[in-house]
Amino acid sequence: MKAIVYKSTGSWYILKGDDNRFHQARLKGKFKIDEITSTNPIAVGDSVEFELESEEGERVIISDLHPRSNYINRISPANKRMHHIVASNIDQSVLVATIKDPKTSIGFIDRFLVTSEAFHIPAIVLFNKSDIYSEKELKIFHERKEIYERVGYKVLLVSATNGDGIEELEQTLKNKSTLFSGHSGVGKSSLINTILGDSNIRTNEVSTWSGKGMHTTTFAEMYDLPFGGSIIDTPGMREFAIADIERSELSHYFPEMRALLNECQYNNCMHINEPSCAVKNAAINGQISEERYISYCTILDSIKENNWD
Ligand SMILES: Nc1nc2c(ncn2[C@@H]2O[C@H](COP(=O)(O)OP(=O)(O)O)[C@@H](O)[C@H]2O)c(=O)[nH]1
Ligand SMILES: [Mg+2]
Ligand SMILES: [Zn+2]
Repeated sequence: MKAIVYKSTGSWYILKGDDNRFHQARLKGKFKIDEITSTNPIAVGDSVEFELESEEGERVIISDLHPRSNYINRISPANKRMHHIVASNIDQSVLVATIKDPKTSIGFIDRFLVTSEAFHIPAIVLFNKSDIYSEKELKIFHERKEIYERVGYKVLLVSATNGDGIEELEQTLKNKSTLFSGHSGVGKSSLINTILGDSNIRTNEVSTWSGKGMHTTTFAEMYDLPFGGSIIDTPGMREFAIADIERSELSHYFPEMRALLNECQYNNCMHINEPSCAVKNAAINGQISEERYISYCTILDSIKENNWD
């Protein structure tokens, strides 16, 4: 039978089967791992086949993995040469950011957007905690909104606390599988609670869940939405797999730069010191925002460092 992975701790999984029931699952002993650079063979969002292990059917064995339409990686905290698949089969990703308590930097937002572009996953920038923004912070929000909308990203302003903007967010999430990421403390779990309300369709209802007492927040987890679609909540992630991106391809993941690449004099232009560089000229004349160009330079530098060690 077919199922979707809703939660994974590395050794145990929670699946929702085509029978609409949740099952606690483990991997078949001889499960073939072909992604040897990944620390986890099965990730949240995966579509799998399973077999019953016990009569009641609550415990099952994952016997096969269906091909993924996409996935998001991060560098394994334990081993920098290995990757951890955060989630798969995603329609879009929402970066939950805040202007205050805590502050999300433009650099962090841009790294997230570059990663989403590299994985071909449409990205949305959401600012939460609007209820605590003063005039000053609202002004900063509008500046950011301008920067990202110009590039083509959707930008939302919401409050999990007072419900402002939640309706528009729900419209954006409807019937899609959405990855939520962002720093710890920005309100990912609060937003999900606000959206789920009393619908109570949580995966951790599985009674025999052996992960009780574990730090479940260190694992991604998927929730069904009452109006169709699903959300994947992720633990605070600092490191996306930027190191996987070649220096020469980085500008392809800035949509406003991508549009200008043919106009640079050199086709291997890095957009730093080269003569007749359309990207740098656009940054100078304001067509490309200064903040985005600085992020480009900063990320480019970090890739160089990664390749040296
Ligand atoms: N004022 C305000 N506080 C919020 C809002 N959303 C979340 N918080 C608070 O921010 C803290 C972190 O929220 P949490 O959902 O755990 O963040 P997560 O780490 O991203 O999942 C908690 O104390 C929440 O009550 C909001 O919209 N407004
Ligand atoms: Mg959380
Ligand atoms: Zn150039």
